[in-house]
Amino acid sequence: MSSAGKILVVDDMPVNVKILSVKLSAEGYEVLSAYGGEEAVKIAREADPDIILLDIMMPGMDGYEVTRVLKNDPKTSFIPIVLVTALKGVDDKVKGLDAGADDFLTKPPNQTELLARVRSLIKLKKLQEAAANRRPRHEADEVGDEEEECGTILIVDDDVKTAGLWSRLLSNSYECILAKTGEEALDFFEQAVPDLVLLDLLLPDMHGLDILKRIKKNPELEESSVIIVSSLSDLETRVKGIDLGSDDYLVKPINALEMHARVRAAMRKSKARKKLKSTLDEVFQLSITDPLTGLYNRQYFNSYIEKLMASSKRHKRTFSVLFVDIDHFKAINDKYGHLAGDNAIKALAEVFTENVRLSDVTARYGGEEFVILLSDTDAKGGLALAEKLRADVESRTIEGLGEETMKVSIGVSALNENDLSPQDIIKRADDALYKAKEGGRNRVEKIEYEDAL
Ligand code: GH3
Ligand code: MG
Ligand code: MG
Repeated sequence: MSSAGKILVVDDMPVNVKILSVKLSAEGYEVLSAYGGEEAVKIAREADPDIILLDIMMPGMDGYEVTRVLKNDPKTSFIPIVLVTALKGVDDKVKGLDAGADDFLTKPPNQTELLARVRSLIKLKKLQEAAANRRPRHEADEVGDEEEECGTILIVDDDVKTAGLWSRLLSNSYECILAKTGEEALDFFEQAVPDLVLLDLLLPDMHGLDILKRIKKNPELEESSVIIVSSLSDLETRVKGIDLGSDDYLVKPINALEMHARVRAAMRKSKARKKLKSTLDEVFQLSITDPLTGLYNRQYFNSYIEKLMASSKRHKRTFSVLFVDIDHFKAINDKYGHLAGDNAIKALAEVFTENVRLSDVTARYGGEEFVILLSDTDAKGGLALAEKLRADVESRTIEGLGEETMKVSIGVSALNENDLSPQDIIKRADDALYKAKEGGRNRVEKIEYEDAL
């Protein structure tokens, strides 16, 4: 059975645990419980919950201590911690957030708001895990070394006095920029990406929630943290804000110390998300690249040619395909060794990179076989480039091959309006390559649609 997520509820009062458990189970969550700090740490390590709802005041190890221990352990540092407590003092909140807690709710938590925060934090945790699992292993996992006390904050508030106050408060550690209207905020986003946005909701020209939506829909901005700072305190707006992706929701007036702590916590989140994104970008890049040459791999070629064919047909344009295969490469390997062979393959990739437009796609199709997709290029243009490549390869001295030069055969074809799938055009290029090999190698051949019939 799959659940919406696994939640660990920690409180020294069994009745409190019970109340939360019942509510959360009803929403489809799997609920684990602990009645003290030590037990909480033990279960967190063993069961890897998706989120922990943690009481602060407990005999023995208290909630702050639990937070510190779990956040400093790389195995548990991803687990979001929400402190749920009767303590209302600002100092308590500051202490909790500084220990590394991700969020703070006062007892008894309102159910709708609790669920909204749980949803948003579980989402972040799952993303972080996915990235960590796929991260290339060359990089040690650094935990907790992010600098929280730096970054850019955009303060969006039409009340100049409030905005100025926050700016003065925060500008010791952060670069603060002010926007008095929604329009000014959007203008700022055109030019820069802030780490954090402090967002007022009632603005003269637009609603803050609309700005929030635009931030979260914009791939450039979506990792930025947002703290809504509003005088609107109704539950519906609060839940909507959290569900739309704001990291926090503060109701004015706000104590300066608390603001500092909330800002630090939000900065942590935006930095975690940015790191995650660059990891995912890296993982994606690796998944489409051939490691030896740095060219695209065959999978990428296959998906790219589908798209190129569809868009070329739609816009009544053409493209051509070059299949390149090294001549007698087995003999080169046998004579000079596999390393020299690898070196020759890399040299060939360089020839491609130097001669092929950036907008075109070159991929390693198999061992010593390459394919090049030339957009907006007909068979004649493809043939001309193929001949240039062939001559360039032949003219180069390659380390490890002594006096001998490498040679390639190339087959060319171009899109015809009657082609139904990429396979049709690939097949002609492949047949043309075969023809070039048959014709004596170190040559270029093309097969047009009509010739293939
Ligand atoms: P032809 O002119 O007909 O293409 O002959 P060929 O010897 O190039 O073709 P064949 O397909 O018989 O052999 C290809 C050789 O390429 C065999 C394989 O060992 C070598 N090869 C494939 N991938 C690599 C690689 O990554 N590195 C090295 N060094 N050799 C490779
Ligand atoms: Mg070959
Ligand atoms: Mg071959």
